[in-house]
Amino acid sequence: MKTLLISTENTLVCFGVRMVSAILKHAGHRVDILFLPGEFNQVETREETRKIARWIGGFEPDLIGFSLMSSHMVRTVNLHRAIRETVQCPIIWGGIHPTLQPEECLEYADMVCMGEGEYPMLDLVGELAAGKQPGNIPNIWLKTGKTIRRTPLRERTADLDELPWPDHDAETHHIHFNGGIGPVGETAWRSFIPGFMETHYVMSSRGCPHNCTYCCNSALRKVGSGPYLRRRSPEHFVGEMEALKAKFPDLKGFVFMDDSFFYGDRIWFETFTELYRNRVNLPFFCWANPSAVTEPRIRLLAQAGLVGVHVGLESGSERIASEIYRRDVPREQFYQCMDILHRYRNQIVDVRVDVITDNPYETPDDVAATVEVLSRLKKPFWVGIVSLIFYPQTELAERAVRDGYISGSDKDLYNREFFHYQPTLLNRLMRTVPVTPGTLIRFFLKHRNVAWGRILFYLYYFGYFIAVRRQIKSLRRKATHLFLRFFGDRMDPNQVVITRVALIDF
Ligand code: B12
Ligand code: SF4
Repeated sequence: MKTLLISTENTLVCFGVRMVSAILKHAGHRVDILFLPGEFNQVETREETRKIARWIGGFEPDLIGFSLMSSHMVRTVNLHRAIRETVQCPIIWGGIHPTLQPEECLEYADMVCMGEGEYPMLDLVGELAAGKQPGNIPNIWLKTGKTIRRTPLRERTADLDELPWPDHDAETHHIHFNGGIGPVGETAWRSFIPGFMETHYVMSSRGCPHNCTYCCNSALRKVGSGPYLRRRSPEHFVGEMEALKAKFPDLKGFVFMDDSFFYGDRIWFETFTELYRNRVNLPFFCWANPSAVTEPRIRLLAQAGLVGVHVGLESGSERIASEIYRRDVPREQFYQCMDILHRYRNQIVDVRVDVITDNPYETPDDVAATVEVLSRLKKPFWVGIVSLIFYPQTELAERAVRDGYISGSDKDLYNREFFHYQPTLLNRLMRTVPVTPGTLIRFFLKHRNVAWGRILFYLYYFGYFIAVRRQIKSLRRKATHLFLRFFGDRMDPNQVVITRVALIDF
């Protein structure tokens, strides 16, 4: 029995398929993964689609499993249709989008997996391998003709330590890369690392202690029962990184993709940092909700190698933050978090503040409030600006349907790019904050509604920020890359990270 898992995600991080693959292999099943990285709005050409479908046909799988997020829907549908013409085996879809929109996905797939897929897939593969017709597997919804069989949802895996580490076994991994399908070699791996250097992505937890309305956590916590927020033991988590470090000797660091890495008790952090320092000792990055950032925790993590933190401000308008996003982080607490990070700026060199824009609930004054808050932060820091997308089933999406901002079946969702925000004056002003003195930002803010104020800003934006500064940055980047190519290996890994991070430009 051969199972082929397919990921349409744009990176090779793909925790979902790697976890499903790991548990199946652990139980002795044969599993391969095909990575089809691509921008979600660049559907494969007809020739590419045929080539991929032919390869899959030649592989002769007994079960195919697609993993997808909402933005991969269009590409997945295209590939699914082509594969259907060459392969007769059952096709299951899993991942965040099928979990949130199962009925829609069942218009194409034979089955969808709701929520966490390790045990449902183990049952499914077991039944198929035994020659049975799967019917009543919890979490696996089936389509027969026009009827959908909705099976009950099982409890989430309470103890994450019982799961194996994600599968990184390159021998059974394939990738569509440079016009062909082949093994995931060194060059392919490097080409798809999100970010800027050889990092591996890992997660110590599942779920989030917060419940922001625009985030899929607000929908996911309703799928299945049992505790939502769970964390692996420090031993299990560090063990995975130690094994990855041994397997990929060029590794320069780790990115902890936990929704909010900072939550949890002191003992977990003390044990983790000690083990990490002794057994891994590489720089790492993580995400944090500002309400969880405290000086003792930052000190501990900085000693263990923390070099980058992304914190969410999302909106500087208290009305939007609390009434629309349910992010009840008092502004003072946000400033405090940024102050703490600033005190560690020599070690934590990549501080990024994430902000959501293009929100129809926001007035220009709300956006101006965000710019104002950013203008008062001590530099250096970066701003990550994302355009609000109403992901299906989130509380905010449901509210936006009720309020008439979007229709119930918002197909536009599949073609919208998270990072492409609207080119308004306020968004552009926000972008310049990290390299512009706060007083100048507030000057532009104050005069943004008069013609001369706008002219002055655009002169600054296109003249200095885009033209002059970009040229200087590009020259600096080339010189630094050249330097690192020749001397990087002789440098302290921490210093390499710091040098590379300095090249990031949002
Ligand atoms: C880590 C992460 C990433 C990582 C890695 C993604 C990955 N797939 O591994 C990176 C940084 C690459 C990433 C990128 C993006 N992400 Co992201 N990401 C996450 C995060 C924080 C955790 C996901 C995760 O790995 N969880 C752990 C694993 C084990 O769970 P899982 O992936 O859900 O997989 C389980 C099940 O879904 C199921 N399953 C998964 N696949 C399959 C397949 C089969 C066959 C079966 C049976 C089961 C199955 O079993 C798995 C094991 O239990 C979530 C937040 C969240 N709370 O989920 C956001 C999240 C998934 N991301 C999101 C978004 C929007 C993005 C981006 C589109 C944003 C952007 N433009 O940059 C990009 C996509 C890039 C691209 N173009 O492909 C949204 C998705 C919303 C949606 N409805 O699609 C989320 C939910 C955050 C949010 N806004 O709420 N992301
Ligand atoms: S803190 Fe982040 S991950 Fe957690 S619910 Fe809010 S947006 Fe989602």
